[in-house]
Amino acid sequence: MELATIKSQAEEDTLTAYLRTLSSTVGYAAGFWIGAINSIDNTGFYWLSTGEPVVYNAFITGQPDFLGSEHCLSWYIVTANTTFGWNNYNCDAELNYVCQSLVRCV
Ligand SMILES: [Ca+2]
Repeated sequence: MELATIKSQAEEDTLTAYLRTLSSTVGYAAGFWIGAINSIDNTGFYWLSTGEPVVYNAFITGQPDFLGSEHCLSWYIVTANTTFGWNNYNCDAELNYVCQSLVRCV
């Protein structure tokens, strides 16, 4: 199990629809970790699962802002019906998380 990778608007829309159904105790005003970190020189984000650069993104206005040690990617939520989007955030913060389900064919 690993943190989620979101590579398209369709994936973003599906996950957003699900997260909007959760109660406010699950993560509003805090957010969820998703699986990317930024480079040391703050020039780009990379998916942890593959090392690929993050191409599609859904950063909210003003993000990423690279304040202090905000090197990890979170899905920021204000309320169920308002702002949803990505934010770079302090990797030490305790947030909920979204995992990627891995389907393997044999
Ligand atoms: Ca930020």
